[in-house]
Amino acid sequence: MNRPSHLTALRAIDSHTGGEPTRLIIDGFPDLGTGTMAERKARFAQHYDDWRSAIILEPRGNDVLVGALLCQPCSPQAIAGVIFFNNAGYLGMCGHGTIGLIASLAYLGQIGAGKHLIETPVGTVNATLHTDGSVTVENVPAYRFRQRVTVEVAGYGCVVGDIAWGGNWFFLIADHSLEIAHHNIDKLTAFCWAVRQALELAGIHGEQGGVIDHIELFGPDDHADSRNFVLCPGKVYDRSPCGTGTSAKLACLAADGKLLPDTLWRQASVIGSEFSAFYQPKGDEIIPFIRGQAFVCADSQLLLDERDPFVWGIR
Ligand code: PYC
Repeated sequence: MNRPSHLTALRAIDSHTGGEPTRLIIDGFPDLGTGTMAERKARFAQHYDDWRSAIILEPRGNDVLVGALLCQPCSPQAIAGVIFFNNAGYLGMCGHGTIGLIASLAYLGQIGAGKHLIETPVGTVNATLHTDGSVTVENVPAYRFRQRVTVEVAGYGCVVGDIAWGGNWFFLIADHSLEIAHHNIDKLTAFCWAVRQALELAGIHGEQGGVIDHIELFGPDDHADSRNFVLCPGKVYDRSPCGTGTSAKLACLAADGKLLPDTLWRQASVIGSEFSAFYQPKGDEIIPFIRGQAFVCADSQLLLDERDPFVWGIR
């Protein structure tokens, strides 16, 4: 097809994992050069951030979307490299997004059942595509950094939570009075956002000053071991149980001696989707294994029209 010169096309494969969308960009993105995914992520953020907003934000996207840029990996053993991004910036790892990536590569006929190495900005992960279409992600090592941290939250008082790494930084709160339910999203969002701001204000960070940009609440569930609500950095909640959030949860359960290695943990999301998970110990850390399923829901071309005043998204 002869495309007019004022149009630039990106090929996007959209999927959702437990309701949480991933938009995988497989073609048309500017060359980020060579180097690790962390180096290429830095280049993306410095030089091409308007491409992030064009892909994710309205009118082409929406705040809930998580973007995944497919990259040539550094290692010949890896099947792909990936950089995750969202409405607010960039992610280290993304569990639901990795499951979506594997489902999308399978849809494209690029991989079959079996184990596949994926490079991310925070390390290499293994993803196993099962014959039933589900995917197990062997995540980067997770650990609890600090236990029972108290923060004064405007309008709510003292809130206590754990800080843990699961590929992103999380503040995990079990003691709260909110119902983790779909009808309660507004209150859950307001509370988590206030906690996030309070952590910033109090200078409470992850290791080496890592910004705690994911807030995770827990409550009971009728079927699973736990139900969570995860507020992502751009003030939208994860429709899935959050792969990196479930990894952080496993790290805390392991640290508390509440879950033995290789024991299944079923984590439900606020909309009722589920991941099953377990961990294996690795020194002071754990290796989380997260299993879920993604469905491809669109195979499309995003068109960037240089004449469009909103070509880079509504920012
Ligand atoms: O599944 O890890 C995850 C994730 C992070 C942000 C949204 N989903």
